[in-house]
Amino acid sequence: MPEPDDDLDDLSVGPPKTWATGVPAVAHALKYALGRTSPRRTALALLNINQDGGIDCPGCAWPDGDPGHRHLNEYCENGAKHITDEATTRRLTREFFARHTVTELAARSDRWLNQQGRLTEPMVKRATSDHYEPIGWDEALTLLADELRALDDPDEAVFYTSGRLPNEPAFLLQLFARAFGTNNLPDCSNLCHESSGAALNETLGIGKGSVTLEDLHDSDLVFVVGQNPGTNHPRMLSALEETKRRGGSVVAVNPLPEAGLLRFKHPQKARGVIGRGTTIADQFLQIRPGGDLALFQALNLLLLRAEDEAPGTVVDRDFVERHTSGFDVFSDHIRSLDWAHVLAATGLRRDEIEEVHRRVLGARSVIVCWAMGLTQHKHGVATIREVVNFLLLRGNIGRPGAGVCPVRGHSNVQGDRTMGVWERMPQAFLDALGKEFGFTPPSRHGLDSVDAIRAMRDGRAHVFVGVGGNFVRATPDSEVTERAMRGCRLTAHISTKLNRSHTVPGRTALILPTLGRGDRDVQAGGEQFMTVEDSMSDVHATRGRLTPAAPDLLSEVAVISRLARKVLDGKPEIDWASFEADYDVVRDRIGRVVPGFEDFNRRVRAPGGFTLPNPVNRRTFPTPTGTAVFTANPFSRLTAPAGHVILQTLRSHDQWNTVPYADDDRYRGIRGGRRVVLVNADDLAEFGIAEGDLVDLVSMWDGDGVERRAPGFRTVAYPTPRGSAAAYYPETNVLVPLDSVADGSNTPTSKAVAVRLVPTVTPGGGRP
Ligand SMILES: Nc1nc2c(c(=O)[nH]1)N[C@H]1C(S)=C(S)[C@@H](COP(=O)(O)OP(=O)(O)OC[C@H]3O[C@@H](n4cnc5c(=O)[nH]c(N)nc54)[C@H](O)[C@@H]3O)O[C@H]1N2
Ligand SMILES: Nc1nc2c(c(=O)[nH]1)N[C@H]1C(S)=C(S)[C@@H](COP(=O)(O)OP(=O)(O)OC[C@H]3O[C@@H](n4cnc5c(=O)[nH]c(N)nc54)[C@H](O)[C@@H]3O)O[C@H]1N2
Ligand SMILES: [Mo]
Repeated sequence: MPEPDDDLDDLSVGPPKTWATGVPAVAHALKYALGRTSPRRTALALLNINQDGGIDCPGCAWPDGDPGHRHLNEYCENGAKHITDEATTRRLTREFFARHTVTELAARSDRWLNQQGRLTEPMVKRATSDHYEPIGWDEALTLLADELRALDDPDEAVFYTSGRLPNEPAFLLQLFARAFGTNNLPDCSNLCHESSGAALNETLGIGKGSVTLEDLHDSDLVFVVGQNPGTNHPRMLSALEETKRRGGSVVAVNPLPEAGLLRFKHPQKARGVIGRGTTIADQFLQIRPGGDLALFQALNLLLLRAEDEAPGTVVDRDFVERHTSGFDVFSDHIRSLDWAHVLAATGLRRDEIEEVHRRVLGARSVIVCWAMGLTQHKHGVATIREVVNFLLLRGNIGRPGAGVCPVRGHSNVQGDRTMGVWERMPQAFLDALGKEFGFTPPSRHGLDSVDAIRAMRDGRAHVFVGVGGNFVRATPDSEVTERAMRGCRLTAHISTKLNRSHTVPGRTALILPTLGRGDRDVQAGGEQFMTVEDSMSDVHATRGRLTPAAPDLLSEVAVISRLARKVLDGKPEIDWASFEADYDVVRDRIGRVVPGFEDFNRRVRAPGGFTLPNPVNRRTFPTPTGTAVFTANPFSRLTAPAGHVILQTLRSHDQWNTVPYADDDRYRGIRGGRRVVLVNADDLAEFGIAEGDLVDLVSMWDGDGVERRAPGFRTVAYPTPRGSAAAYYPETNVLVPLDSVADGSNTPTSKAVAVRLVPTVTPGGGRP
């Protein structure tokens, strides 16, 4: 795939940083902002982020803290970049699309496409043309509605969402899809925390985290596993700093020595600005990729052995007896664990694991936080189930300072699920929805993201509608996915900015531009706000303040409601116009369908909103047995075939998912280039490749025998464990096989692709 704007010649590599966040971070964000928007828009946008009555930062799903205890600047460097990227004063007009063919745009980099500015009017690419041209809203929605109505079966349509979508449009989207007759509601969660949802649903009965910010502050011991908070959840570092101030400790588990995990300078406190900052991780376990299952099994074995030696002092027997099931099967299974396998899988020393064990014994309360380093592995679901075993053993669920903390990505990815955006919503939800709106929602499960690609590839789905996101770049196996999209009769994207998905059209393609989170949203019923749910189940309002990017933009609620009116034509009878006019009306209906949202409109107007109850915190487990479930998880480890390394695909500091903002990854010491692969120096030596050499990454997967290639990556010697490597997503998605997914969640194994490094051959035949 061509990336002509990614200029390797600017690349410079320095040592990785050992601290994160501080004055340079804030200065960096402002520099980024002022390059893209006016000082007034910057100030307006930034001062409103995460303030009560302001806009919820679209950067990530980390919670805000109580209204009385927020800093004036309650956002981070990366949230600031994210919001100013949306607030840009650059505009994409019809002249732009007249100047560039779609083919030409498809050859541009992700970064360049994003930099062209905000989309301003609906555009269509017709079957006979290689250009997008303007189209009126009514005509565009009629075109889309006609294609949907012409399908033989509603299941031939796919409605993708990204977790940016606030609750109100998310609820309407799933209502529309189900009234149309399909559960095909894949979302970015399928690519993200689906493994967490699957494991937590099965073991605790609810697929969400159980801890609050207060729990985190008060915990004795917090694990941060498979996560790079310095870049992806910077405000989490402030919470961990507070944990430490109150006497708790932190154990970080990661193949990479990520800057924020080691040391942290708080940008909004004098101490952070001038001092050395706080050492965050008391212990850092540099684990081999995929070794976490073995690590938690080893910790569980040590706990069981310690209980044998001093019965009644280690395992919380009262909790285990009253609230759990499956303990015996689990404990028999763990007792057969082989230490040699553990050490091989983790790459850790036994004394390191024993040191963690002693910390656990000394901690009255333990929290485990995790993100993509656990979920995007073949045995991701099993690993998270083992984390639950670990917490259950000592009763570290449902009491202060303890619990599970899957750290979510998109700002409303958790809320979208709560609103019913899921291809497999439970029947009780479907029944409540059907009762409220007078129809019978389909109960057959729909397609998730991976299955949607398969369906489009195989000609079983013909219309793709994306509400936000960048489907072709977020998903694996880019070449397969792009072919699948091009095979559609119609692709339509409701978007704020241009991205690669718009340049990979179906026979006909629509770009439907929408208001962003920061834009003021005025409807017939007056100025509107929307709501989101963060990683800790706090539901609160978000209200944009900026003049909309263009007069012709519709809100997501408006686009979905108008489309639904055209497609459904009054059957079932739903007053879509009333939703568009006043979002309170949508919230009233949500309150009657979604448990926990009773009296929604009143409660969400309270300062800070409200917190959804999590039954787990009352030690009530809504599983079929009514107990928390211990599980026996088969031991599993990752190994690369000879001559290969396990490649993880991750985020740089200067990108937001599929959208690179700049070519730097400051904390990892990389500047001016994204086509780099970080490899252990000893592996490079073994392969006879010098640092700085240009290589192609070639993946080969037993599952389908297909060779996949991402050409032209500069090697960087980096402290990643032997046998492992790292490179940025989405440039490397082409290497991830579509069918290589996590067992039990169907999430692509984006953190484990076996690749070999093949010296790049230039067109002239030689090595550059
Ligand atoms: N600035 C910024 N913020 C973001 C995003 C963004 O793109 N930019 N994206 C948002 C989204 S949607 C999400 S889901 C989150 C993602 O947040 P993260 O999960 O932090 O994101 P990744 O960059 O994928 O980093 C994965 C981390 O897991 C580690 N890791 C990889 N494999 C393993 C393993 O086998 N075991 C262990 N223990 N660790 C491993 C990697 O070294 C890396 O530190 O961030 C959200 N916030
Ligand atoms: N190889 C690999 N692949 C991965 C991952 C990985 O770690 N490695 N991570 C996965 C994860 S965790 C996730 S969450 C997915 C992310 O997948 P997505 O959520 O699909 O991707 P984003 O890059 O967040 O989408 C960016 C686009 O969203 C649109 N947008 C932004 N704001 C708004 C808005 O307010 N409204 C609307 N309608 N549109 C908006 C813009 O047009 C922008 O171009 O990627 C996944 N893919
Ligand atoms: Mo994500």
